[in-house]
Amino acid sequence: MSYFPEIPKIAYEGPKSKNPLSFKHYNPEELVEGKSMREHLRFAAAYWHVMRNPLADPFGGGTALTPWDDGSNSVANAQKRVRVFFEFLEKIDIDFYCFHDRDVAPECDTLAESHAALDAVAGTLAEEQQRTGKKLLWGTACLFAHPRFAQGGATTPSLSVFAHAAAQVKKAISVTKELGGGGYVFWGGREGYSSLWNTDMKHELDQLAAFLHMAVAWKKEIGFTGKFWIEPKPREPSTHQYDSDAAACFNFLREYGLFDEFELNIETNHATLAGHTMRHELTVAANAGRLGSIDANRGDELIGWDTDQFPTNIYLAAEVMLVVLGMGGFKEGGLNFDAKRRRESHHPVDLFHAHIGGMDAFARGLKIAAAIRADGRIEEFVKNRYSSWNSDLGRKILSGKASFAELEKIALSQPAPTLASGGQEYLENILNEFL
Ligand code: XUL
Ligand code: CO
Repeated sequence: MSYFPEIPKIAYEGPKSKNPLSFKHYNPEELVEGKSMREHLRFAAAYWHVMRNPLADPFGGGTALTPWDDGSNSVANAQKRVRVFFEFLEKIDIDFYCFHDRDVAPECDTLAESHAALDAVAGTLAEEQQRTGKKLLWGTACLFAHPRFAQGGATTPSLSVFAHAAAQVKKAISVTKELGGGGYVFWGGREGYSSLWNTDMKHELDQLAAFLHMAVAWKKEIGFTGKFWIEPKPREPSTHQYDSDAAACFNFLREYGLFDEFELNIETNHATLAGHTMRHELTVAANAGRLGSIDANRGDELIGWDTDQFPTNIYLAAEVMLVVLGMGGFKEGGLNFDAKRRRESHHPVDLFHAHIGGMDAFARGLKIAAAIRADGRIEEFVKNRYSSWNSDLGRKILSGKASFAELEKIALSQPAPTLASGGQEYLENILNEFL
């Protein structure tokens, strides 16, 4: 039984191909810097967008055609979707996937029934992983869709909602472990507030920290060896989200003694909503040795919300891959397409066009980043820019052994300083040589 009977397995045909159902640049076994593209990029598909996004917007209902779905909330329907999804993964040649508990399995009347439904669907996920060799990149719990979470999950004022959230996360971590997930993501969709008139911010942050400490304890208790990743986002759905950007996350983690237990999952459209570039957020995370994984998508310059578009911008993909190569590649993480088709692209074939575009863009980004590194001019320029620090005085300052008084003596005795050019345009021109 095939759910995408008209779609062949997508294969690499090279840049001259006019076949829309082929890769023009993603050639999985091609070596870049001595490693295959497949190993570098570690693509993942997002279950919630591929299988569960009806393509609705605030002005109209869903348009997505899902002929395999009977529209029911049954476990059988959820298990059928899993089979459809794995056929999709096989045909698109994506090795990993990510899910929320409530996208793969139905939310039932009681928590106990929801747990049982998740176990039943996890069984089908395990079977399909076994059959296809596909792997779980990360799992997570949905603490934002159900009305009980309207005022937060870990940061809710209600202790009983907090307990429910804890139970849900406990279960989702266990299922992620059973399915061999590389990581577990905490995205705080409603961990924030809309007004300080009704919010005790300090209390909510204390709650969040207590919640995450218990998650760490559970991880250790069950021996889950994957990573914990926090996914920063400044707003939407909350007006102010606590995990607003990479720096805010690190500050919180350090303040509450959680820094060693968490890395970050950085998402492009969240970075831009925070008023940063993706490269900024990736660099902050990588500098802390804590860039775990990436949610690859993009926003729209004309729209101020999280449009979650497929990443087709080659310039951006090259910047992302420069950071990834610079940190020595992904370990447990990868590039998860947390991206949805436009509402107008409602046919199943559009799922393939969308992922092919993202994969080809990142294949080019990878090759461009590798070429820039091999060329070395940009790196050399930046290194030279700081060369005055390669001196006894520079080393003394950076090791904390210099004083203002000493520097004042030097500044008074030396001629007026001169500066070399920052060379931004020169460097941008070099980048364009490789695009
Ligand atoms: C929402 C978002 C989530 C997380 C997982 O903006 O990115 O889908 O990736 O909860
Ligand atoms: Co995301």
